[in-house]
Amino acid sequence: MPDPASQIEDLRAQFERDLAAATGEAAVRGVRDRYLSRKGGLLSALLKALGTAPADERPRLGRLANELKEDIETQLGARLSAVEQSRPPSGAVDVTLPGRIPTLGHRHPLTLLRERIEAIFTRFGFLVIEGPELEDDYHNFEALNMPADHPARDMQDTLYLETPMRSAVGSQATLLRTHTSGMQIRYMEQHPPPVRLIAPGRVYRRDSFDLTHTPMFTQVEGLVVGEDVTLADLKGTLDAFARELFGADRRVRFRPSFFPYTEPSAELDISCGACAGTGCATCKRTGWLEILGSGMVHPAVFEAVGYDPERYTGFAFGMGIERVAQLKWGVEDIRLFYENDLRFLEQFPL
Ligand code: 2U9
Repeated sequence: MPDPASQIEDLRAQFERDLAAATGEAAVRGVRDRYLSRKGGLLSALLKALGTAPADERPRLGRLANELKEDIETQLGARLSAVEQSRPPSGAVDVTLPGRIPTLGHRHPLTLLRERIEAIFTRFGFLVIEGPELEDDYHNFEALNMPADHPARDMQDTLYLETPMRSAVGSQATLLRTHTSGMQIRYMEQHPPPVRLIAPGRVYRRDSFDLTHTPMFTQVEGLVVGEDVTLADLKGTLDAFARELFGADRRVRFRPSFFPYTEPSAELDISCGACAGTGCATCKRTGWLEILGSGMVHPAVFEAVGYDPERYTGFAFGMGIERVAQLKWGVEDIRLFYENDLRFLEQFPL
C-alpha cells in the first residue's frame, strides 16, 4: 500500500487543481460531489483506505485527513458562495448564453419563380395585371375566338359552376378560368393600344393528378399590341426572356403550333440543360424542352375588343409555371409543389 500520508497530500493537490479548473456554478457543485459525496466521494474512499493502516499510525493519519476534509469544505464553501453571488437574479436574461437563431421562412418556389418572371418582364417594360379566378363564358372563350362548339368549352375540360351560382352572376355560364386570357380581354376593352402586359394567376382544368398535371395550376400569359408589332418582336422578346430565366448558354428554337387565339402560332423550346442538347431521358432524347406557347394575336380577338385589326397587330404567349419550375429545378412530380412537405420546399433558395 502507498504511504497513506502522501495519499492525503496527493488528494489535496488533485482537489486544488480541480477546483481551480471549475468555472461556473455547475462545475463547482460537480467538484463538491466528486470529493464530498458520502457514497463514492474521493474523501470517503480515502478515509476507508486509512482504516487498514497500522493502529499506531491511525490517530495521526486521522488528524491529517480531517484537516484535509475541513480545508476542502472551507474552500468549496467560499467558491460556492462566490459563484452564487454572481448568479443573475431570477428572470434575468443570461447574456452569456449563445443566441437562439430563429428559423426563417421563405416564399414558396412557385411564388419565387412567378416573381422572377414578373421582374424580367417588368424590366422589359411590361405591366403586371391580375384579376378574378371566376370568369364568364364570353371573356374566357367567346372573345378568344373559341365559339360555342369549340372543344375546349366541353364539360370534360372546363370546371363550370352549378346553375344557382350561374343565375346569381348573370345569364352566362360562370366557370373557373382555364387561362388568364380573360383579364387581357377586359384590359383591351378598357384601354386603347399600345398594350404591353403580363397576366399571372391560377387557372383550372378538369384534369386528374399525375406527374405533369394538376386540376389547378399557375399561368403567366403575356400580350403586346401596337401599330408595327411583328413576329420578329415576338421572337426577340421571348428569346431574351428564356435565356434570362434559364441562362444565356441555352439555345432557343420556335416550332409551328396551333392555338385558336393566335395565327401563326409557335411553341418555344430551349436546349436541354441536363444533356446540353445531345439527348437524354429529361428531354426524351430530343435535346429540347418545351417551355411556352405563343403567336400573333388572331384578328378575331381584336374585333371582339373593338381594336381595328387592319391597324393593330400583336403577339401573345402563355406558360404554365409549374412546368417551367419542373424543368428549371429538375422536379419530376408536379404534385410536390402542392403537398407542402417542408423537406421539399426548404430546398429552394430565397
Ligand atoms: C389574348 C390573346 C391571346 C396566350 C397564349 C399560349 C399561346 C399557350 C399554354 C401554355 C401552357 C397554356 O398553361 S398552358 O397550358 N398557352 O401556349 N397562350 S398564346 O394568348 C393570348 C392571350 C390573350 C387576348
